[in-house]
Amino acid sequence: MLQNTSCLSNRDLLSSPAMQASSEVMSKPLEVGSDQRAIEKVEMRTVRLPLNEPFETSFGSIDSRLIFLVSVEADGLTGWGEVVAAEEPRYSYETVGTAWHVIRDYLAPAMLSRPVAGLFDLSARFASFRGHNMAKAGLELAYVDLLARARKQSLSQLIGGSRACVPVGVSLGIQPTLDQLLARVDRYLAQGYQRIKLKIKPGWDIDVVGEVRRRHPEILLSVDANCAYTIADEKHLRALDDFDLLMIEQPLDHDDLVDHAKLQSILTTPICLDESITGSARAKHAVEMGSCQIINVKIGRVGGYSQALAIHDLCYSKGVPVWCGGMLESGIGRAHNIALASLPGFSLPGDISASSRYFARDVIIPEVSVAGDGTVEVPRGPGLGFEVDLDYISSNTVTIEQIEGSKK
Ligand code: OSB
Ligand code: MG
Repeated sequence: MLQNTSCLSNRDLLSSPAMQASSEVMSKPLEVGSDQRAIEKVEMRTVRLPLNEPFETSFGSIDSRLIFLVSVEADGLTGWGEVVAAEEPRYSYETVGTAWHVIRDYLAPAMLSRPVAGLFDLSARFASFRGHNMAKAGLELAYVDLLARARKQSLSQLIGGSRACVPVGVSLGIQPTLDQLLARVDRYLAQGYQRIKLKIKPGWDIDVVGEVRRRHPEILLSVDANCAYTIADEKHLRALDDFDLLMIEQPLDHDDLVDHAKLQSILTTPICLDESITGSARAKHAVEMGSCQIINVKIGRVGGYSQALAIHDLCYSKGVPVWCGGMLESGIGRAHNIALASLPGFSLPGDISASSRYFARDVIIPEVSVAGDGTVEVPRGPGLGFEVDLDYISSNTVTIEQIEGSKK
């Protein structure tokens, strides 16, 4: 399965000196000036994609996704990224609307102001604006795709990926009935998914998880509470220790590392943090404080490749398992997730499901498919490794805006 573990030569362009110093997986000195690329245009658009079935979490239910795509152009090439923000500020404070504003008025102008000398140059410019990680990530993704295409490399190759295929799981929303949940568990296991994750909330937790575990004693099973509990629920949550879960994801508040550390000291089940990990500094604090034993890395939530790679390197050096989370992305965001998950530290199955698990039709050709052994192949073609279906994107576009650099 290992493709090429020494394929690290491009990490110099993608990393900061600080990340290199703390990393076992990078070896080349930083050469920020080696790739000067003048970005000519940034395009933002939203595309409405209906979901095959509603997706319900502890913070609400949605039945379609307003996908936010960004593309950047330079030297006749186009790079594609996705802003994973939702329409409402529930999973995080960002929304499609805030990200649109921040990219149009701050990030795109910073990117267009002078040639970009590498990912570190770009992320350093963005760092002068506080927060808005998903907006920043959208542009970083598009830039990294552009860089990969210019070098005729796949995203995975460019960032130093080592896997030819990645193990994947499926995240199952809260269902109207237990029977409907059990039917979905059976369906996705039959398709080969290597891990089942159940969304939980108070009133849809111990009994439901217990029943799934009773029927499937051997599977990799995890739960995700999306912040639905408090430390006062400690005894209640301890009941989950009976089910041999791979992890419990984000049981407590999004910005509370202290109570997560308390809870982790009480539970035998590993805690995995999602919402709490907003960048590499938070990841370091969480690991040092014992707030979690596993980290879910989402490129959008942490602010792009620069931070995602730093978290990967940190956790890899400390032996903390990471896995790639999902945000019900279109194929464009999903292609980036597949590349990220090909890094050596991504040892647990990701929330990277087949396109057909979410949408009747995806925005890339071919769609993402999951093999019978529960893996997704890492594409080897340049950039995303998928064709962007511009016709389908155009026919579903809701809003579009282009920002051009001032030609000097
Ligand atoms: O908490 O991991 C989460 C989807 C939207 C927002 C947050 C989360 C999720 C998922 C779905 O769990 C993951 C996926 O399949 O994309
Ligand atoms: Mg989660």
